[in-house]
Amino acid sequence: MTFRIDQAFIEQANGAEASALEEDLEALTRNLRRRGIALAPVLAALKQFQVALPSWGVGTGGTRFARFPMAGEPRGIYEKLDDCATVQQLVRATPNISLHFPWDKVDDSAALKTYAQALGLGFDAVNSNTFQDQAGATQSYRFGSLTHTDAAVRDHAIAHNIECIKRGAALGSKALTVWIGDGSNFAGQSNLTTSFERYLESMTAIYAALPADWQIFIEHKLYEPAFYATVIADWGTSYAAAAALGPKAKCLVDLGHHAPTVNIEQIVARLVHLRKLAGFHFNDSRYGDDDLDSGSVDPFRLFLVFNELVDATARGAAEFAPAYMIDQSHNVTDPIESLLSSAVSIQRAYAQALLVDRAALAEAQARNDALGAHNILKAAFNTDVSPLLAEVRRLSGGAIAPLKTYRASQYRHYKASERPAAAVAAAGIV
Ligand code: PSV
Ligand code: MN
Repeated sequence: MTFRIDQAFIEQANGAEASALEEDLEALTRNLRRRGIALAPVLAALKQFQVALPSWGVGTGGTRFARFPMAGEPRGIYEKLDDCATVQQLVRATPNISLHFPWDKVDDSAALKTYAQALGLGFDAVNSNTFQDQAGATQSYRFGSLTHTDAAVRDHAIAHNIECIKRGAALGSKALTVWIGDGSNFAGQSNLTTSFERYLESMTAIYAALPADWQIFIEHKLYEPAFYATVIADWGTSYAAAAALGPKAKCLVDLGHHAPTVNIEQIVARLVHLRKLAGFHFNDSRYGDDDLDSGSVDPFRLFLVFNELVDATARGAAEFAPAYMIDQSHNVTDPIESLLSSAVSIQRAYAQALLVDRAALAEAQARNDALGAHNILKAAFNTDVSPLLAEVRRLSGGAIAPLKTYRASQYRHYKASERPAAAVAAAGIV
């Protein structure tokens, strides 16, 4: 028997939190009313909000130094879905899963889809992996994949991406995210121009295999594993590739994939303007691609990203339907706890952005009232929207206090006995 948190357990836990929530919600409602903000549209928008979970995020991640597995970790995609379903059960904003092939490869896609559906889960964008060699592979990605100098390696990587599309289509996904680690570690190692040209050629072959209703998301990353030059290093390169490929190609923004001081919200604004924003891989970082929990380092930056997204929605920006996904590596926490709190942090940034008085902001901007405009943003950011988020969860059957309820359920304790630990502690990101 697989342990699952009983819905009655959540209701019972909610019972103990209900009166405090009612009080806090009343106070927040009064506060918002004074500021001329109606609660109902904010609640309605929040109820619609969804962010996809990464299948690789429910396992303990790792660094290039080590991986420290925890008891009760999922041992395959079915158990990963069980854990994702638990996150969804508690937060009710994460019904879709982003798979990563070949890590999540199964023989029977129909059975996996049925299993997911029974858990109330669906599938978001699928991810290809040409940054690792798989056991028994006939070609090596040591010196690149889609941009490799050898056409045989490029073909191998193209074939893998096309296989990902097929696997994704069988599961009901509608997009392929392509991140490649290709690049060079030494000046002179690669030709900076021809490597990009080879990328475009390879991506054109993958693009041609997209079903009519599919999109391809190009994910850029400044560095790592290539430390001198990465082929798809920045949003400009990503945009150039998306523009060259065609309307189904868009640019995916992973929050950790930029130079430390880059203004990410401005990149978001540019991609919205160019009609090429695919969506996000949410995480947080202090130094580089840290893959830390969303909102744990710089929640203001996350809010500013959402401010651009809400602004784009309010303006009715064309071809604007970003996909929201989490991409984190949980090294020192229970991954489920990290995903619960990350999903809530992302919702929080969205809720705060919904509270921005956009008419007043436009007016302050027109008057060149720099501090006045800034304070309008800050007023929204400084609002504690926790009761709103809790209420949305409660209304959809989730937990008022997800983390507390999760811990009280002893889910991980049960999984530790259901899922005997794997024998080897491997290094590296999973
Ligand atoms: C690369 O750092 C990345 O952000 C890409 O999205 C990968 O697919 C993911 O991490 C998982 O390793
Ligand atoms: Mn990513």
